[in-house]
Amino acid sequence: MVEKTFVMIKPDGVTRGLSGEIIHRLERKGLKIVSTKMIQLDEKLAKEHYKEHQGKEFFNSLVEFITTSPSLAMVIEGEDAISVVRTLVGATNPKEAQPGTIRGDFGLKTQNNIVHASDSQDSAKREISLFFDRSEEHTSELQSHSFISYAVFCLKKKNQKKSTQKLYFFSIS
Ligand code: FUP
Repeated sequence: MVEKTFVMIKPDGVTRGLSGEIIHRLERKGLKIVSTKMIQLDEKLAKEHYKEHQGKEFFNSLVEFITTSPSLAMVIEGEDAISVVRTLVGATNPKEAQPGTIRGDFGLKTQNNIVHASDSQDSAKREISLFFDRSEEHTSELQSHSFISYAVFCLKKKNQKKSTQKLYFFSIS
């Protein structure tokens, strides 16, 4: 089933310059970014986002950490996106995360575990609506349609060289 999930590259991932690497991994898997923005969480949003952890001993330092500098928030869409992204991200504690996962390859500390990903359909829905307005939500279907429309438009252009036509056909496949 095609799902949307909320993914956020946390302040440590952004400041360490890992955003491109993480996006590359998600896209290479076949998932699509359908919304994205750089956002520095304020205390209110951080507390709301992590409200299931309110009262735990790490809650205050987690809120402090997540609000220190901007994060990169995204909505990711694809087949079983919620569980697929969780697998790519790896275990909460990066020391225990499998090599090949984002946390397994790039992290050492639980609090600074680089990336957040929704763990269920309910949390994906809640988190997406917390960070994005309806007007900021897109769908990957539109992305491929517009790409194909653009390619068809290019093919129809008059006086097009044969070599260029070949290139566009290659891009579509
Ligand atoms: P995850 O779903 O893997 O992001 O993990 P959790 O929802 O259990 O935890 C949310 C965040 O709280 C983690 F990303 C890091 C932080 N955390 C701690 O700092 N200490 C802990 O013992 C557990 C979680």
